[in-house]
Amino acid sequence: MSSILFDIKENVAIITLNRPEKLNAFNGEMSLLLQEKLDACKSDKVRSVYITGMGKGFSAGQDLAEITDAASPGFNVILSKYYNPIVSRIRKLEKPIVAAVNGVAAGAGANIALCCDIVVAAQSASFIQAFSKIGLIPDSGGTYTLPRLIGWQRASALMMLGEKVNATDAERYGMIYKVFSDDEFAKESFNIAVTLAGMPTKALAYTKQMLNISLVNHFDEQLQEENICQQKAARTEDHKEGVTAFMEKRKPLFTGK
Ligand code: T3D
Repeated sequence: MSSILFDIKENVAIITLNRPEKLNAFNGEMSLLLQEKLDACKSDKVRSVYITGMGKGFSAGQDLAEITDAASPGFNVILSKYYNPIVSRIRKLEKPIVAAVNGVAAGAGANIALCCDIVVAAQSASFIQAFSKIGLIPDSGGTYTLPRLIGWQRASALMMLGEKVNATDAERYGMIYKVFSDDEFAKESFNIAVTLAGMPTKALAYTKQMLNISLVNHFDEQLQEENICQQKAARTEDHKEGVTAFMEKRKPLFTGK
């Protein structure tokens, strides 16, 4: 059985981390496969992406057995060839990505989830910056993403103490968008991905691009970028359809073009 499952339903690419006996901890093969599947999401058939975990966890981060193995490729390779290309692909993919955190998300598993566009969690899920417990620093973009999501002080405390944050607190901190009851989680989280897949895909891609650059731009630069990007959005078929449907008092039918 592959460590990453991939399927497309209702224009949603469903990516399932699939090493449940290891809480979906990442080994090298799984990291490369995830990159491959994120690349497959560039297809026009895909208009949103849904990432979740098989079994009781989302992902426990790096497979610790792999780094203690004599054949381990070493930290430089693990970051530059495995994790950094994953989070970079997530941020650059011109489609919205939902992380549906079904259970514990630790270490790189947490930070991969947190860099997705919309992060939702089951009530029983939790988030742990587990790195300090094993003498490492938060990676996979965590030192960039987490303080921007929840503020410097909380990020600093969570990264240093390595404490577990339950889903309710994660929502309260602004780390994630929403928590669903365990019973409703699969249906409600997938509904978000289906909703996104029916929306104006290009406008969502431009929105994502604007959010990415807002993290480094000054206000005036951002206003200029919005101007340029809005002109691109205004040339899409979905923009015309949205306005026409509004005027005709009907539901718009967006095609992603
Ligand atoms: O080069 C580099 O490596 C740098 C990159 C680093 C990226 C990172 O992600 S570093 C952080 C690595 N992750 C961790 O340190 C987390 C380790 N895991 C845990 O602390 C706990 O498992 C959890 C808090 C996540 C969950 O606890 P719990 O009690 O719900 O489950 P468990 O019993 O600990 O784990 C269940 C099984 O999964 C267990 O296997 P067993 O005993 O039933 O055969 C456990 O060994 C396995 N497992 C959990 N996490 C990992 C793992 N196996 C390998 N690697 C793991 N990370």
